[in-house]
Amino acid sequence: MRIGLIGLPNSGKTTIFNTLTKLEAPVTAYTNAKAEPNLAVVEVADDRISRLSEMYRPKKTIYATIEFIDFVGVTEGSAKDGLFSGPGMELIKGADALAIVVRNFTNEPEHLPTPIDSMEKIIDELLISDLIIAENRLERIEHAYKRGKKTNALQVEEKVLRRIIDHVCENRAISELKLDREQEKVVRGFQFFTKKPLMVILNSDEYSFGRNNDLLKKIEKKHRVIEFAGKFEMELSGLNDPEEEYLFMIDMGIRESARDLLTRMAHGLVGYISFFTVGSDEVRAWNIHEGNTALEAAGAIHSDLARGFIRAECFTYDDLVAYGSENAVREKGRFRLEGKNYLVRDGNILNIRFNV
Ligand SMILES: Nc1nc2c(ncn2[C@@H]2O[C@H](COP(=O)(O)OP(=O)(O)OP(=O)(O)O)[C@@H](O)[C@H]2O)c(=O)[nH]1
Ligand SMILES: [Mg+2]
Repeated sequence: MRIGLIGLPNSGKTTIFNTLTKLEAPVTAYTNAKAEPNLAVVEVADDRISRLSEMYRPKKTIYATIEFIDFVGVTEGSAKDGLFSGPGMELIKGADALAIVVRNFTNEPEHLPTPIDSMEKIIDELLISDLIIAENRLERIEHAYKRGKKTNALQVEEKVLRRIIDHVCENRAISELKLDREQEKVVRGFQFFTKKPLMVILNSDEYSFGRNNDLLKKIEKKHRVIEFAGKFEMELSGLNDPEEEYLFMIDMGIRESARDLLTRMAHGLVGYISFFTVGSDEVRAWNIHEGNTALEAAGAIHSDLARGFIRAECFTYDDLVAYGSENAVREKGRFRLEGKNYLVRDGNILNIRFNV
């Protein structure tokens, strides 16, 4: 899973990126459009994997991962100016979800933060960028028609693009549009920004952190939101002493690390669930989409497993913990064999039987 951080210049994107990844990307007061994007892959903290690892004592323990991208700030006019088409933005376009970083701190008293306004500015830019993409494509389709290429596929595309354009012109995200399967397929290729699940990170200073309930409620009416004390949490994650970090967190009223909180929210938002594979060689977490079948889960591990799929042996993490061992799970009749259409649930432990 990949999450793109996006926000106005100096909203604290890189600060948040550093907090999430424990890296030390330079935090700057200037935006440079030629800058390289910051990219990092981090492990998803999952207590269940730690527990499974204690039980199976495998040679390798592999957590699911999540990738974060941090790029330059977006401002009013960025979409029109073509800032949305560089290689850094391409990475963000390929993200599974977007996190809009909104400044709720000030380093100069005369520049009070305007979080709602900033958030709306960013969303407007995303809408404009999508609109430009849709209009450009529509123009090309019309050219093709003129050259006598009025294929069925193009007509399907034209229809959906017109709907998208009308919808976006009403300031509404493409994700709100109800599309059928064929249209979904057409739309997926464009990687529209407002088609992606979106969450808001309110980046508050340490003085107001925890006391922004009214503001959070306002944002929550439209978007999923979490509050971080970006700079404070970045400094904490730089301590490299989990115990000290924990004490500071408690002191500040932070109940969960920024990374855990964001990961959990992103999983929910994107509709990801985790299943596990266990054994003496490896204990591992895998991410798939909610509603994926056993066959798709097999394919997530390796295409051979999907190709030669026979059955999935399946039990749950909760049963394993409740009964204490795989054998006990069997004795209780909670060990199942499932076919390829079985809908995998979060916390399933699977062993795919296959034959190629
Ligand atoms: N007081 C305070 N300052 C912060 C916070 N987060 C970031 N800053 C400061 O704001 C400035 C910009 O932070 P960055 O993280 O570089 O912001 P950015 O959004 O990545 O900026 P660009 O990449 O230039 O668009 C730096 O001086 C940070 O120290 C915060 O939570 N509180
Ligand atoms: Mg930055």
